[in-house]
Amino acid sequence: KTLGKPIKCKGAVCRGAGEALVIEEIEVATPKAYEVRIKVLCTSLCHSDLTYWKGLEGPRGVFPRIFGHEAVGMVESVGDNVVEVKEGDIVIPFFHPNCEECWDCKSKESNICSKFPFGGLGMPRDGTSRFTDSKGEIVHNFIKVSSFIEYTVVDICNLVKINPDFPLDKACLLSCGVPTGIGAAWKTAKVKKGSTVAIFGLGAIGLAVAEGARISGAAKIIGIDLNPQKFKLGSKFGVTDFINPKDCGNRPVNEVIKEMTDGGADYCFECVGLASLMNLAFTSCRNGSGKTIILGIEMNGTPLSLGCYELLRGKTITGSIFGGIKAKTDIPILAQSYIDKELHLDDFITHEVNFEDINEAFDLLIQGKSLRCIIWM
Ligand code: CXF
Ligand code: ZN
Repeated sequence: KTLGKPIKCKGAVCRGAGEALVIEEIEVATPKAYEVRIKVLCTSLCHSDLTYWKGLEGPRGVFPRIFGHEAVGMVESVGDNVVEVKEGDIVIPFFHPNCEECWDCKSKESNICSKFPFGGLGMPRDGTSRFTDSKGEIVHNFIKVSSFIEYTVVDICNLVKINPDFPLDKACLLSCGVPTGIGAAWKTAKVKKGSTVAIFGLGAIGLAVAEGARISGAAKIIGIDLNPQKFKLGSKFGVTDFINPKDCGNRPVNEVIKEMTDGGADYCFECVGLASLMNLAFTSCRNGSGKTIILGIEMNGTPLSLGCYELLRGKTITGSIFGGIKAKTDIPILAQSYIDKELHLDDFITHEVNFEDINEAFDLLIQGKSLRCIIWM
């Protein structure tokens, strides 16, 4: 009955930087060619929602807007030229496109789709939004997903179909943060069996790196965090050793790590977003072969400057977006790994709320109380 017509439904609209979301009636247009309209089943809050909610782009940010980019949904209808999914399919949307046709999508090495470069407002093909408010004004899209609404429209290059029996809350977790961390260990670093790993920052991303390193067979996984409670939490995700910089007295943390790893960690991951910590990670990895992977987005825009001798010592420093994950092929692999009881996802879910209470999910993440809060529609 909704097929071919706009849908009026409830959406959580953000009208200004840092303002509480307001549930409003939003009209969701029909999907255009290569687009899919999905009924969002559940969604969760990722730290990037917070970053943009604070008004990151330009002096005033981009508002009004519908945030949310971790979700799972059911296909309601499809636009022209969509053959990959049909009405009723269960799908995971993701912010990072995977067209599977461009040079990069076809290459084994890169996950940076060159047909739809990341960035820009609106839908990937025409840059417009599919949302209007009750006054007929445009409500902006957020990073190709916008899941804090009952129905959304997503490009086929930002969707993957999953097994309908897969638990929905766990499916939602496979949409952004968790694959980013796991992928950083699995795809970007290619963590080897028996190796040593140091993870700076044990939020959801850092813990997902630990989980990826654990599955890859790392022998020692050192978590570094200022919050002492993170050690117990980290141990659930494979963290074997913990350093609280506050407890190191005047000993530099990189010295402590070098001692614990007999010369430096094989892999260091920065999961906070501070240039100083990126440097600390780089100086904590092993001479000759150490790799440092930057996942954090520098929160003050500070550029990274490196000691050239560290590079001369044969270390590598790199970063990745979405953990180097190629969503269309890798998300189903992660889903299967969960089914096979290799990948642990359950402990990432610390809270659940109903859609009406979405602002509580914001409070929990801001206060550092949650890893992932599932928001049920
Ligand atoms: C981020 C990565 C950097 C740009 C915004 C989205 N990823 C997901 O949370
Ligand atoms: Zn995210």
